[in-house]
Amino acid sequence: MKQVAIVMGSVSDWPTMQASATILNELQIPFSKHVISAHRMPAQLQDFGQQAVTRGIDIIIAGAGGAAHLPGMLAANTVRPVIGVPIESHALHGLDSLLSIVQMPAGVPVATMAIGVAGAKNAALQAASMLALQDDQLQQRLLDYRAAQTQKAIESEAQLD
Ligand code: RP5
Repeated sequence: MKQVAIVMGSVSDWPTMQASATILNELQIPFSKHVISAHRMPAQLQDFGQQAVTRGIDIIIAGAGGAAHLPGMLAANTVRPVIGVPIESHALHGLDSLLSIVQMPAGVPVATMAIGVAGAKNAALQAASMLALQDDQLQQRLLDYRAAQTQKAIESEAQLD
């Protein structure tokens, strides 16, 4: 079963969204990957959102750039949680993407992460936290991930020559 779906508006978003995939792999969370453009594939977007529950998708991570309608429109078509990742666009460095995704009017939420790779990483970690609510083994892997991160930060001080 694919617990998480990583959806992006364009294949050009993959270098960013790959960071989500890397962390999901590390935490042994099954996921699928999809390119669904909100403005180029509106019918496919609607189908994907409406079929998320029956396809066994628990959480959708949606990355998009520019006038980024993908996360909000997916959220409008499903009650599964949608985590939005604003892609760092060329023209406005992702501020356009961020505001498009984060400013959802009341009624349909999108949990919006930071712009770019940091957001893609955190989207996977956020999904892991949510899935860990009902998965003790995943919770332990998440705790181990945090512990390793802490240890790495502590050891980084040695680089200050
Ligand atoms: C959005 O437009 C995508 O999410 C991407 O970030 C941006 C540019 O897409 P391409 O023109 O590179 O396909 O839909």
